[in-house]
Amino acid sequence: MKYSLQLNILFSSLFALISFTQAEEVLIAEEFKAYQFSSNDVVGWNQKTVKLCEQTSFQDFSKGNMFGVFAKETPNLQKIYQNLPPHWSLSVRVDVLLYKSVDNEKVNVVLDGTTYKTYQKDKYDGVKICLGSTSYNDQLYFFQKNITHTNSQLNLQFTSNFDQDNSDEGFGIKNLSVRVDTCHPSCATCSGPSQNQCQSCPNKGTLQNGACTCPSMGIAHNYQCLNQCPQGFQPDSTNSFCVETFCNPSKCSKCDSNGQSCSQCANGYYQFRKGCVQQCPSFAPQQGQTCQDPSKSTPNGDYLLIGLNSNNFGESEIAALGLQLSNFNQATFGNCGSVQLLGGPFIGGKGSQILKTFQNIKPHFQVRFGFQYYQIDSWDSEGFKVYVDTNQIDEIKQDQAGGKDNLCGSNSWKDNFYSYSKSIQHNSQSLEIKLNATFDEDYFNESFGIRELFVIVDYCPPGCASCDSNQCFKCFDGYQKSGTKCVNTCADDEFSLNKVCNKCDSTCKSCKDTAQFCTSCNSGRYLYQNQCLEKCPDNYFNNSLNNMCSQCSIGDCPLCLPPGYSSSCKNCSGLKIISNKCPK
Ligand SMILES: *[C@@H]1O[C@H](CO)[C@@H](O)[C@H](O)[C@H]1NC(C)=O
Ligand SMILES: *[C@@H]1O[C@H](CO)[C@@H](O)[C@H](O)[C@H]1NC(C)=O
Ligand SMILES: *[C@@H]1O[C@H](CO)[C@@H](O)[C@H](O)[C@H]1NC(C)=O
Ligand SMILES: *[C@@H]1O[C@H](CO)[C@@H](O)[C@H](O)[C@H]1NC(C)=O
Ligand SMILES: *[C@@H]1O[C@H](CO)[C@@H](O)[C@H](O)[C@H]1NC(C)=O
Ligand SMILES: *[C@@H]1O[C@H](CO)[C@@H](O)[C@H](O)[C@H]1NC(C)=O
Ligand SMILES: [Ca+2]
Ligand SMILES: [Ca+2]
Repeated sequence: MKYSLQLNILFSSLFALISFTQAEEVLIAEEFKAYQFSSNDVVGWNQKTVKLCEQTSFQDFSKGNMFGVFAKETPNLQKIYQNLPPHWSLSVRVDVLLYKSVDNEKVNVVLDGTTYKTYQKDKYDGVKICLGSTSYNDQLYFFQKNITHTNSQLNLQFTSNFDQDNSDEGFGIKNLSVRVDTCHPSCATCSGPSQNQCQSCPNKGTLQNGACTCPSMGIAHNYQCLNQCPQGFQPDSTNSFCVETFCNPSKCSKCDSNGQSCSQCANGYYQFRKGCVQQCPSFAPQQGQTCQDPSKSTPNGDYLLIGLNSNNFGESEIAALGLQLSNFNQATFGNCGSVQLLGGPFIGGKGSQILKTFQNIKPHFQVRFGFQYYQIDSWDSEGFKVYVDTNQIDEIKQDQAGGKDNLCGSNSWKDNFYSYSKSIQHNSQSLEIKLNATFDEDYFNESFGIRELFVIVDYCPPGCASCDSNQCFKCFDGYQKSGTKCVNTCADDEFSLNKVCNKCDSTCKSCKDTAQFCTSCNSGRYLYQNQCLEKCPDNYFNNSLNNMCSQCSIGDCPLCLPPGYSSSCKNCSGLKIISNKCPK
């Protein structure tokens, strides 16, 4: 089995978290997701039965396949997933269909011997999803369970107690995925994602206070001790494990010398933020080999949150984004056609709410956020209300005319997807963004999903404590306000008063405390008693070396030239000059 490793989460606040922990959500397996598949696609299970559904009402099952039907003959369906990478948490997400004349028999979902869910229905419960024409119904359930798990194998079982064979009743499964949250790459086993949560160490490493150290000269990478980091990785600041750089040659053809960013991506990759991605997010449209990053359209814009961009994010990424979800139907994520959604068909719907709160946001004047949302099935002038800091700022609505293709859910209604983004003036330290669904029918009639979520904050310029898009109103301590900006020190021709830089009088080159108190002069002016004069007073000469009035150096001489001139003293108040000096 090949693990598809990927960094699902790219964002500033969480990027810090991820690069600190170096642990990530890894998709272990994804099965029975195709609309059609055969027994040959069933790998590692103790059964191979595949059913072609007869009904045509639901896109996923309409003449599509499911793994099943399993009944009396197969009381124990199971697969053992082996060689899981070191991890501390595991999640299983699967759609379970109770088929036809199930009459209170039970289907249990069992992980490593523990039953986490039991499904049960009456033969008339549900709707016609897969079964052939009959007076009975099918019921679809969405299993999602997240457990603490460290073992390198998982035994996934579906046990049942049917008394008829699979032409009459039973269950089938679709859209199965297994994910783990991996350990820090320096551990062999762990209790959590951090570097100091190791429970055992890889080859010859030593464990101390939860952290593993490789033998001298060794460095940890991918749960092993190596002599050096492989290409595309470099030692972390403590020289104990390898971190991915932005210089992986398969993705980046030109990176900066310390690997902190890529300036030219390899073919098939597009520059986004500091690295290279295979596909630009929809809010950052591709242009040439770069994604047009909206955070860069303003001088101090940056992501506060960015996620749900991949096609296999799971519960771990949703949790890491800090999204609080309520009233989702059984699970929190699903698929619509080829994309992964938070919510999804039959899962996000009536009463669902998505809430995200942020605290301690640095001074800013604007917040921009957005996502893609999927209209699934019978929306009739419905969608969701968008709240910012408890104020409703928008209502997103679509109706059935907006449906374009049948992407997922029910075949009776066409579906569609849209980009939503909003820019709001905002400056408080905390921010709450909330989406409240406005549907009036249940999850099976109308549902929604979102993906590609971002929140960009337009921060005040450095040193500025309060601003709008044009100017700074107040600077932090240690900073002075200069025009529209905050600076450490005022410009040469400014003086600081009450932390504001003011222009000096135009005659001064620099000044202090007041505009008129010059401390140096521009050329053509000469400093005398903190004024910049055009002409120096008696007994001083225009010193153009430093633009100051310098004292005549020879005797009492009201009008002199700079010392060194052949006749320095030019006028002795009417008295006769003797040897370039004025008589005493
Ligand atoms: C399980 O849930 C916890 C808490 O929400 C989360 O931190 C973790 O990432 C989840 N694990 C998986 C594999 O989804
Ligand atoms: C199952 O996966 C298919 C293909 O990705 C998708 O169209 C369908 O909507 C999924 N079902 C659910 C309930 O997510
Ligand atoms: C939004 O939805 C939540 C959960 O359904 C509900 O408790 C809350 O009252 C709703 N908020 C508004 C403003 O409608
Ligand atoms: C769901 O749609 C069906 C078919 O249009 C309709 O009969 C039923 O009343 C709807 N359910 C709800 C809860 O509105
Ligand atoms: C000083 O400069 C002013 C203006 O250029 C000039 O009028 C004056 O004569 C100069 N004085 C001396 C002593 O050179
Ligand atoms: C020298 O000083 C006298 C009196 O102060 C003045 O009348 C005269 O014009 C001055 N001469 C020159 C060349 O500046
Ligand atoms: Ca549909
Ligand atoms: Ca409706």
